[in-house]
Amino acid sequence: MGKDTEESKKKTLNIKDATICDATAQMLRKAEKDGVETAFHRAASMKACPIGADSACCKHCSMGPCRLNARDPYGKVGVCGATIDTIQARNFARMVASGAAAHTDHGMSMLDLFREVVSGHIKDYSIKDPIKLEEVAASLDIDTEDRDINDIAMDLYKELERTYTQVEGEIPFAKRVPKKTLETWRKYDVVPRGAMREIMELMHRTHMGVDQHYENITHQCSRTALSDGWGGSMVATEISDILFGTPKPVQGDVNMGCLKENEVNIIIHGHEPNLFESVLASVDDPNLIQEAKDAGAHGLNLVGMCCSGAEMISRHGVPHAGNFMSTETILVTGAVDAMGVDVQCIKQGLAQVADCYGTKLFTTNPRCRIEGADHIEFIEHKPRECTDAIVRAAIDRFKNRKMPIEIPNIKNPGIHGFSMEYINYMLGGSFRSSYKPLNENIINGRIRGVAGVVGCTNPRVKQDWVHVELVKELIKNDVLVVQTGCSQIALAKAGLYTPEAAVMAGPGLSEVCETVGMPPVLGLGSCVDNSRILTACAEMVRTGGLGDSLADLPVAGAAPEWMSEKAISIGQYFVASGVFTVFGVTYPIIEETKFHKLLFGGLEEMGFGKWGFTADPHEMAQMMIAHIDKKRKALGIDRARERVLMDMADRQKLEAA
Ligand code: SF4
Ligand code: MSK
Repeated sequence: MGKDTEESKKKTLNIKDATICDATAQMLRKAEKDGVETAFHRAASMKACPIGADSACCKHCSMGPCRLNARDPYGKVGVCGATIDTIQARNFARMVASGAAAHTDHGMSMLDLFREVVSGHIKDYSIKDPIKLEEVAASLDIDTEDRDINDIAMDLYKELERTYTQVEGEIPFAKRVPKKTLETWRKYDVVPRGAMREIMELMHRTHMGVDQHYENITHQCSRTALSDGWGGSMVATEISDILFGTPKPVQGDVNMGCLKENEVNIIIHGHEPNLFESVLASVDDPNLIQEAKDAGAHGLNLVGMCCSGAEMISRHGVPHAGNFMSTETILVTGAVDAMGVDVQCIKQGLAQVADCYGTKLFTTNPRCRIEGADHIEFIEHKPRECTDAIVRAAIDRFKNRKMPIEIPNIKNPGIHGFSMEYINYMLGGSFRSSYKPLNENIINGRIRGVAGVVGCTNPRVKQDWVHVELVKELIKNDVLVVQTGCSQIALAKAGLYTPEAAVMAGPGLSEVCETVGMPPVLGLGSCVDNSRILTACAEMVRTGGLGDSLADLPVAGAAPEWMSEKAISIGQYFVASGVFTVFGVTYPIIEETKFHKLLFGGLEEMGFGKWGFTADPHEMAQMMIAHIDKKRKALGIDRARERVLMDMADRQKLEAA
């Protein structure tokens, strides 16, 4: 087939249907003018494989690959005899294993760094939050009374190392799990031992000819995913807080307007905060600032993207330029002088777009190299060697800018940085810092429930639209929304991160927001920081009045535009923890199969949570609200809410009179 014919078969991208992010749309139009291709264009011209989307194929051995029929899933089996349920469960399990491996490897890197800091081998970082260190240590029954901070830190390191390496027993943070939830886990033998062991066993079990019962595979999926949520991810969050500071509300700008034409623009994109923290030190270095000025720039402008960006805006208010689907399009501005990346969600396509606009793209982590990108290894014992080099390369590119620059003039201010600790303080006040006010507001019905809306953006759906519609619908119905990752950035771009956005919430939630001065949507950080949601849920149970297990809480979760295997691991650890979790875009399992029934209902009957799916944000909101109401009813607090709403309506009537 001639090239022309192939080209003509490509579907063109309809930018209006691709995104609600005006800055991204503007850059997509420019990219097309410049003849540059992005993931949006590739998604438009390449349909997703329907067999893979249904998870109806297996390539676990060379007797296959075997392809079953999604329309008649029990009509045939693989060459080895594997049924559709085995094939789907194994495919799903490998997504969980990969996602959990990503988070736990990230967490382990943070723990390695912590050990080297505590033992004095690394001097560029230090313990920034000793109070959090003591709190985490105490939560694991480590003695903190009258002890040297370094001794506590070393004991904490040794304890947390078990999260990864332990071969028998329960992971350390199992101590944070409410008793009744832990009993369910023990009953089904899904309490994680160490993450390495769980991931290894899951990979073994999904090898050809090993575990061929979808229920048994699902148990190991849960155990592995829990070793991520209550293990690797939780360690990543807690250690990052100890080393870099626990987030407190901070003002931060989001969107491409954070780039500055007259400054050297440096973007850091990825997931591990240590790289970003060191670049932050580099851009504050007076010598490097002078070098930038000598090159004709007004200064150095550091901007984040994706999850490490979400973590940095939450911790330091560093501006954030956009989420996952905007990482290529931002290069189209021509204004990015250097982009440094570490791990996860780094599109290979960045290399080509960077090349088109003369942006210097650097990989920094030995786990992630990209053909066409320069590699400067980030070594924690001498981090500035890498980050200063990135800054200098950016200055050099600034001096030699050849491209016309076009920066979308859009910037959305907001408040970020709501850690579990700060929510405690914010609602309880400094003298009675506790979750009691939150629980009371849920019990009296001002807050109907809490929803975690998290996860990626995906070019198979209109960027940000599903996130924004879903969250608006939830807050309108008095559901408090907590967020992480790319979803947090989507809502910040939509203007929901200001206290003024409380007017978009229902009467009960807006009353709480106005009293406390908080936005109706709270950003908690990056994808590993979903562990903050688990900790907050455990605290709600511990505080009392909302049941004995996580499954009793009027809470729900969603990843409306998910794309990564990490999202599947996150979904599975929320479900295994007892939370109803709804995914959008697509779900990689054929409906009405036994495996599907187990994930979407059977697990709940056993005391866990369950999965849900719909691509429609309004339906998703209704599913989550219905679940929250079901839990309220079971707790006997549904009547309180009716009264509160009546009171509010009455008051409004009085005010109008
Ligand atoms: Fe086919 Fe079974 Fe091999 Fe999978 S493991 S490819 S179903 S023969
Ligand atoms: S970066 S995993 S696209 S949230 Fe964590 Fe965003 Fe999803 Fe990557």
